[in-house]
Amino acid sequence: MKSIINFLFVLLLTISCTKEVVNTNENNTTQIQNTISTWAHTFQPSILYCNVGDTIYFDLGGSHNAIEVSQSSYDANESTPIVNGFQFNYGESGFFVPLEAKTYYYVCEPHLPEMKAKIIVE
Ligand SMILES: [Cu+2]
Repeated sequence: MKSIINFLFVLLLTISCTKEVVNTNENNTTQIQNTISTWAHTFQPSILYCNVGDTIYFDLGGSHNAIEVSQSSYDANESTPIVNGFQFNYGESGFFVPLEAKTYYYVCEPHLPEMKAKIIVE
């Protein structure tokens, strides 16, 4: 019985947040996942759709960081962090769980203006 519960828990974790995130990587294969990684001067995917409470995994390359910024900073290609926003250092991996239904904007500081992306939480 316990193993069934464990299995259901893992299954739930696996399917959480995977509903409509489809991106195409450099090999042109389709990926469905809630992981944000880096490729060249881009975040993959550039827009991640998610639900409140979902777990998003950041897996950054060594020359990239990720700093949550305001929409106005994002639009102005600035890396000013927002208060209580998420931040991942160069090459860092970690989790982020959005607790608000809104659009989260984030940038890679050394690779602005091209390297920025959004997490749209419903
Ligand atoms: Cu970068």
